[in-house]
Amino acid sequence: MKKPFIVGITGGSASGKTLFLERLLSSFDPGEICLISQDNYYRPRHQQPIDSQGIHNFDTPHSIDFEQYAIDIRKIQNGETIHREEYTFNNAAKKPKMLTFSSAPVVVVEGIFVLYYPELTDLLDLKIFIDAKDHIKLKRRIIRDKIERGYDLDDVLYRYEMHVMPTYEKYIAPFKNEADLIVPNNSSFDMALDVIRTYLRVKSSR
Ligand code: UZR
Ligand code: MG
Repeated sequence: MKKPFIVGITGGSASGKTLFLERLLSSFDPGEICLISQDNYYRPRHQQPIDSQGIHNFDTPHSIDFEQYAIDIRKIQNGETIHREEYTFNNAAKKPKMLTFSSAPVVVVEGIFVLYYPELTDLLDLKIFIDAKDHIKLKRRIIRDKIERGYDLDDVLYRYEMHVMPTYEKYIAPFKNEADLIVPNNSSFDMALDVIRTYLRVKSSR
């Protein structure tokens, strides 16, 4: 088997990474592409830094067990299968599933810090940055956090201003210029998705 081709996708919170990947993955068979999201590597809540107001800050690079993330990506790169418990965000009622990731010719690594850690960046063959205007990300985040992650509006606005934006400016935006491709996603990413899909189709044929 050829060595998997590893694609890293980053961008600010609610820039559209997950939606982009859902669309991308839907046009491949599961054996052709594998997605390992940084979301499943959040450290346990009690290990998350606490800010001056006593609120957990999930938006520092320390929030992520990047050592294990890099180990698992390397295993996948070597053709191994890995198991990892799903991360359920604020949803204590949800029983986490055990996720299985099997190696594939194309491996996608997604999350806000994948270009930040050299341990991760060094593994990437293609780096993509999904970019959206701040007010558009905030709008998406309010809707998403209420529906999917169970936060109320005050909580979303506080975190956005105090954690999400400072992190974006410090740990995410500076790496935009290190990406191979920047995909603007203020209204639609369809054309860029089509181009990337066509390229990865070639990479996914063994
Ligand atoms: P994306 N996050 C949560 O909301 N809850 C958690 O338990 C862990 C993480 C958020 C995190 C970050 N910050 O902004 C976002 N907060 O998930 C990253 N607050 O995910 O790239 O899909 O938006
Ligand atoms: Mg996401």
